Amino acid sequence: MCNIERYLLQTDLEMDKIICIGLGYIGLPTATIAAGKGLNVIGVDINERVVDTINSGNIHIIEPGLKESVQKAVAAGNLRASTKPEQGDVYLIVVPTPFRGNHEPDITYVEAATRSVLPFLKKGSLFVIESTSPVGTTEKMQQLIYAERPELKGQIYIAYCPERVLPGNIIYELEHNDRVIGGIDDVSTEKAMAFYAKFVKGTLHKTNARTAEMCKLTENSSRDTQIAFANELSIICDKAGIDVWELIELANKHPRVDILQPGCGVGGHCIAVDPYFLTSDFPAESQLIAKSREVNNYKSAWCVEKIRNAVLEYEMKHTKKPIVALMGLAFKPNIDDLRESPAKYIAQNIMQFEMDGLQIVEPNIKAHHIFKLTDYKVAYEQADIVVFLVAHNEFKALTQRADKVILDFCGIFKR
Ligand code: SAJ
Repeated sequence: MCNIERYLLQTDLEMDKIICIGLGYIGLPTATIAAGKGLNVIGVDINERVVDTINSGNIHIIEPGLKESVQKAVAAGNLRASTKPEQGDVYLIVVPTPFRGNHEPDITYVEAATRSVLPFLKKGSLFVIESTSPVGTTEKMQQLIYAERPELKGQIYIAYCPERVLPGNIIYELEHNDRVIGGIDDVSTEKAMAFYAKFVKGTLHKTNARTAEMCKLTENSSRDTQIAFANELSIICDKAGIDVWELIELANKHPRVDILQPGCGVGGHCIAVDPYFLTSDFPAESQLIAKSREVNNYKSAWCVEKIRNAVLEYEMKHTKKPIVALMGLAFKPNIDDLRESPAKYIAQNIMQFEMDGLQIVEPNIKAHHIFKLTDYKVAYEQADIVVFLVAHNEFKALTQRADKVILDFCGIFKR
């Protein structure tokens, strides 16, 4: 079929029934927002408990505003969850892409999701991958679809469109952030643009599938590299006897310098993961990206070393063991998410030294199956050594105490 014929096909067809495969942190909010705009959305998840929870108007993840949107969409009949896909006009693949032990990306969930919708694809269907994916994944899925359903060659639209939302602000950002949309050909891009225009208010930017895949990896790798620079500075400053927070603030007065903040490492399921999608596929070319991952991982090991040394110094000086408070477990401030958290990694390492007086604090979590949690005010009061791992707002309200050894890895008391 020539391009003009395909374009006619594109404008003729409806895009009102959406099959969203994956109802996690991105899939569920996306399904809900599309349903909120009047589209008929079937959310699909392999987890029966998740499906039942959503169908009863509840949610299985923590995200401000999500529960209300789900309740409304389910009550209006625009959102239904199911363990099985069915026929629709648009298929969205929003499943995880973790990495294996050797930091190689694992696209088996994307493959399984693609296979699950294969029987339902028909002439004019739009198939979009949103999952963060290695460059070339959309083309791989195109080949998979055509190998299994050769009659669909040139008859369906295939595109890649990554999300770039910040956990905690997903509902707003999904609707208002700009999106990058890349099809396997121009008509696929146009078709996907027309679809996202139904519920995204941000500007939609056209490209091809490979560039869109690379764009997502670039955004998070760029941030990882910038944080690595700040973390490296913090280690240099520690040795040089310079306050890194003051230094960065002063350097940032330069009109073209904008250094990020050091911390106890980089965590979360995105920035600490996505750069490996590039280093794994382009090992010789991605030197700086690989080094940045190394620096950010090393920063956590360096913090463990600093805590150990502070404990030994205390023991020598006071001839008794100190009470140590580790303040924060989450991967970033003011959330309860511990995925890939450097603070959690540090706490687990320190626990191995079997310190009697170890107190672990995470004000955003009530109880944890590994860590026995202590109230942050109690721990701060009782501890001889206080280690700030995460810049939670609660900690910033504490008064600095001269009678305690304070290891401030995240700038709680920065001036
Ligand atoms: N961090 C620092 N110093 C800083 C900023 C962050 O050490 O100056 C650390 C945080 O403490 C945390 C990690 O980096 O451990 C990541 O936190 P983040 O807030 O930078 O990012 P995420 O992982 O919550 O969300 C990112 C966002 N990407 C970018 O900002 C480029 C978000 O827009 C993406 O949608 C998300 O990844 C994703 O899903 O990919």
